[in-house]
Amino acid sequence: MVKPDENDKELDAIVIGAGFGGLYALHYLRDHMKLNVKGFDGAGDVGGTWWYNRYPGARVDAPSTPFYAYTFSKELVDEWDWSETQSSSDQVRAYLEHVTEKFDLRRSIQFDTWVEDAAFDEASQRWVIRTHTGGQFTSRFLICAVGALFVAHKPDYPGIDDFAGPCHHTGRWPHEPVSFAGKRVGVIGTGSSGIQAIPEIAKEAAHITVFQRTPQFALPARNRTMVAGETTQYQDNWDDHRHSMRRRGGWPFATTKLRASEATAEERLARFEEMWDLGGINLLINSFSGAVVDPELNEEISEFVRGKIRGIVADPDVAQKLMPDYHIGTKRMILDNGYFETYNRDNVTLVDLRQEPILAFTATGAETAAGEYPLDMLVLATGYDAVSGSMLNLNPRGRDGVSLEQKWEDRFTTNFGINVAGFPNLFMIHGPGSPGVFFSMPLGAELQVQWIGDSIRHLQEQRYATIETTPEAETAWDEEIQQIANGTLYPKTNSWYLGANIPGKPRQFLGHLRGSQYFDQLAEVAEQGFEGFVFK
Ligand code: N01
Repeated sequence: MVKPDENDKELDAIVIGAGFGGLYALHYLRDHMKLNVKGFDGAGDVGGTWWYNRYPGARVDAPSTPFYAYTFSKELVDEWDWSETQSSSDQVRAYLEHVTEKFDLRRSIQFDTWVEDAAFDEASQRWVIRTHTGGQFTSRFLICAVGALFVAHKPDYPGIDDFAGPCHHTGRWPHEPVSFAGKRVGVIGTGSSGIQAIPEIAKEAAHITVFQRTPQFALPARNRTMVAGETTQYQDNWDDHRHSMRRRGGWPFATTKLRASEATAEERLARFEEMWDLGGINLLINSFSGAVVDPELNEEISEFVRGKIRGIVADPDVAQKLMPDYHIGTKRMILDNGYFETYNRDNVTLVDLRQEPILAFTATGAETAAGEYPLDMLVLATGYDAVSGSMLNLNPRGRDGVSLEQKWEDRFTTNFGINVAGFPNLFMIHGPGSPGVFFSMPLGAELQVQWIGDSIRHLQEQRYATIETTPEAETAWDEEIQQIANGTLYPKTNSWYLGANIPGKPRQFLGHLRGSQYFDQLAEVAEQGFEGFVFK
C-alpha cells in the first residue's frame, strides 16, 4: 500500500475519517482545490462505518443504485454496476476501495492512526493534532468526517464483563469469520443491525435467544439481484436522476401525493398490500402522503403491519411479544430479510425484557427476572451514541481552550451541522443538525463538502484567516431543526434520533428532516456571502 509522507507535518487541511464523507472531502480538497491535505483513520483501510460493520446480514437498507453511492463523477457511475438492489457490507467496501484506487486517495491517508487530540492554536491560527502514534501535525482547516454511527453503545448490565464466551458488538465485528455452529448465542437488541443479523445467526447456531426491549416494526426489504438494463437506465439518464436526488433531499424517487382521506378503507388496504409486496420503505412513504405526520394514517399503517406480523409468526404468544406499539417510521425504519419468519424456527427463543428484565450476566449466561439463559456467545446489537458521539470522542478544543464537551454539555449546537461557534475552521460532515442520517447520504456529504470548499475559497479570496459561525446563527438553526421535527410524530418515540438510547444524553432532535430545503439553504448562504458566519 502506498503510504503518505509522514514528514509532511504542515498541511492546508486534515481530514479525519475515511468513510464516504472523508474520502470525498479528501478528493475534493486535494484534487479540485489543490490544497495540501492528509487524511487519518484509526481503521486499517477505507470504509468508515463499513470497515467495522461486518456482522452476518449487514447490508444497505436502501437502494444502492442510484441512492447509496457517490453522484459527483459520471465516469464512476458508468463504470460501477451494483449486483444487488441493496448491497452487502462487502460490496460497499469493494466500491469504496474502487473509488480509493480510481482517485488515488490512499497515498494521502494514514491508516491505523487515531487522532487523539485536536486543538486550535490562536497564535498561529492553525489546528494542531496529535495521533496515538506520537505524531503531531498542523493544518489551517480540520474536516471531521468521523461518522454519525460510530461510537458503539454497550449496555452496562451487572456482570456483563464477566461473561466468559466471545462477545461481539455488531458495530465492531471481527474481521475473521465468526462461527456460530453448535453455539447457544444470545443477541441483545432488535434495531436495524439486530434484525439483519438474527435470521443469519439462527441459520447456523444451535440456539439463539433474542433479548428484546422494544418490539420493532420492520418491512420486507425484498433485496434481489439487479436485472439487465436496471443500472444502465440510471447511467443513461444520470443528469435527470442526480437533479431529482438534489430536489428530493437525496432520496431519488418520487413519493406519492395520494391522500388517505380521499380513499375508502378498502382502497387504502389494497394500497397497503401493493406497497408491502413492492417492499422496502414503500409502505411508509408511498401508500399515502404524510404517514409520519398524520397520526390516523400512521396508526392504520401500523395496524396493517401488526396484522402481517401476526400472519407470519406461527406462535400467537411470540407474535404478541413482537407487537410494536409506537408510531411506525418514527424509529429508523427497518428493512428485514426474513426476520419475523425466523421466530418459526425451533432453535429461536424470544425474551421480552419488558416482562422479564435482565438482572445480571454470569460467566455462562444471562439471568432475567423469570429465569436463566445459558449462552456460549453474546452479540450486542445495541446501537450507537449517534451523531454527536464521535465528535465528542474526538473532543476538539477551540478558542480559549474550550472543549467541545464543555460547549455541548447541555445541547449539541451547530450551524448547518457543519460548524460550531468557537471552533474556527473546523468543519463536520453529518454533524448534529444535518439531514445525512435520514435520506441524504451520500449526496448530503458531497454537498456539505462542496459547501466547505466554497467557504474556504471565499476565505482565501478575501484573505481571511478563519471562518466561524455565530452563537445567534446556532440558536436559530437549533430552533429550525426542532420546529420541523415537532411538526411530525418523530419526537413522540424514544430513538437515537433524539438521543434517547443513551442514558444521560441531552434530548434534542439530532437531524434535519427536510433534505431538499437544507440543500437550498446551503446553496443560498454560500451565494449570499455566508450570512451567519464570521470571517476574521
Ligand atoms: O442500533 P439501534 P442499530 N438492553 O439503536 C436495544 C444504521 N444501520 O445498530 O429500541 C436491551 O437502532 C434497543 O432497544 P430500544 C441505521 O440508521 C444501518 O440496530 O432502545 N436492549 C434496540 O432494539 C440504524 O438505525 C444499516 O428499546 C437495548 C437496539 O438495541 C442505526 O444504524 C444497518 C439496550 C439498538 O438499535 C443503528 O442501528 C444497520 C439495553 N441496555 C444499522 N440498549 C444499513 O443497512 C439498546 N438496546 C444501512
